Amino acid sequence: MEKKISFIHAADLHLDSPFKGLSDVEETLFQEIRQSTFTALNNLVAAAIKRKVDFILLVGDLFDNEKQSLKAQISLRNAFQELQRHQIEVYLSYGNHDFIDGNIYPITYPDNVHIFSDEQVQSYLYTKENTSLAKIYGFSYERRAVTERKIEEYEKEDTDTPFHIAMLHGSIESNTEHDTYAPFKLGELVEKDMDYWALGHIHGREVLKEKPMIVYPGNIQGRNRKEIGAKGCYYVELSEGKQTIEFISLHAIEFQRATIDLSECETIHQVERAIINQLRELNNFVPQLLDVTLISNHHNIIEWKNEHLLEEMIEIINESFTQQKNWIYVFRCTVKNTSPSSEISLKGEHFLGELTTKLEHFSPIDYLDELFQHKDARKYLEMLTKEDEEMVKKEAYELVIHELMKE
Ligand SMILES: [Mn+2]
Repeated sequence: MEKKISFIHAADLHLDSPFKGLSDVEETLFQEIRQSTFTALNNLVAAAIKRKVDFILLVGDLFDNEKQSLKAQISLRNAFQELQRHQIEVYLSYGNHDFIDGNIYPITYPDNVHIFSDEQVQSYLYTKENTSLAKIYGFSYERRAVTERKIEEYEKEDTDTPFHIAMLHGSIESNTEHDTYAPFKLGELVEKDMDYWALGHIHGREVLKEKPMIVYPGNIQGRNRKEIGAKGCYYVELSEGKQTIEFISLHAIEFQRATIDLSECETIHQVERAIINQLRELNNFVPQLLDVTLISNHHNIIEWKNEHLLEEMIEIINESFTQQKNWIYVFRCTVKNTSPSSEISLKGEHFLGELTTKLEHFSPIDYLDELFQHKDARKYLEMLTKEDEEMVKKEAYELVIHELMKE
C-alpha cells in the first residue's frame, strides 16, 4: 500500500494577544478583536477535523506571553481534547514568546499531545495502524532567547521510516528585521535531507523552498497594522515522491490597508461619498480593521485635516460600517497631499526657513520619553518607527503653517 500522511502546520498562535493599540475601539468591537486569536484557534481545529489530518504541528509562540494566560491554556486544552476525539495527534514546541521557564501555571494536556520538552533536539515517532510513518524532530525554548545555532542537532534517525519532518522556531541568518533566534542558513536545512521543514517565528507567510518544502506559515491571526492580509496555516500531504501544500485561511479579523484618492473632491461631503464608495467595494469575507491613507493633489485635504473634519468623517463612517456583519473599522487614517506645491515653497522667507530647519533637527522621541518610560503607560504603547516619526514631524509642520497662514 502506498504510504501517505497529511498534517496541518501552524505557528505563532499568540493566544490572548492584548491588541493594545486598539484599546480605544468601542467595547463590543474590542471584545471581538480580543477574542480573534481564540476564534482562529477554533478555525484551526475545525479545519483539521474537516480534512481528517493525521496530526497538527504547532511550531512555537502558542502563547503571546511566557506567563501563559489561563484563558489561553484552557482554550488550548479544550482544542486538544476535541482533536483527540477525532484521533488527531498534536506535536508542539515552545518559542521565544512562551519559553518553558516562564510558565507559572503548569497544565496537563491530553495524551494525543506530544511536547518537545527542552532545548535539545528530540524526535517523536508517528505510527498509524502499527506502521511507523513519520519521525518528527524539534526542540523548545527554555529561555527567552535561544541564540545558538540548533541546526547541527537535527539528524535523521531510522531511515526505514518513510517521512521525516523537522520543526524549528527561528530565523534565517541574514534576517535583520527580527530577533535572530536559532539562526540557520537555507542550505543547511536542505542538507539535512528532511521531507518537510516546519518553521515558526516569522509572522509573514513564506515558502522558502519547495524541494524540500521549507515553510513559514505565518501567524494564524493578524495582531497589528504590520500583519496584514489573510492569516492561517498550511495543509500538507506527503506521499512517496510527492508533496503538496495548500494555504487555509483561519483569521477571524483581517488587518488591511487602503488608499483613497480624494483629488476629485471639492467639498467635505464629497469626501464622505468617496470613502463610502471605496469601502463598499472591499467585499470582505471577515471583519476588517483598516489602515487608511487619504491622498489628494489639492491643498484642501490639509485644511480638512487641520479643522478635524476628516477625523469626524471617519468616526461617522466607522459608526455606520461597524453595524454590518462583516464590519469594517478604520483604526488609523493618514493624510497625504500629493501636489508638488504641498512642500510649501516658503523656505526662502527668513522665519519659515528657520522653522523648517528647526523641524528637520527635531525628534518627537525626546518629548515622549517620559510617557514611554511610564510604568503603566508603556504596556499600552508601541515605540514610534522612523516612519511614524517622519509623519509626526510633517503633521506638526503642516499644522504650524496652517495656523500661521490663517490670518
Ligand atoms: Mn511569534
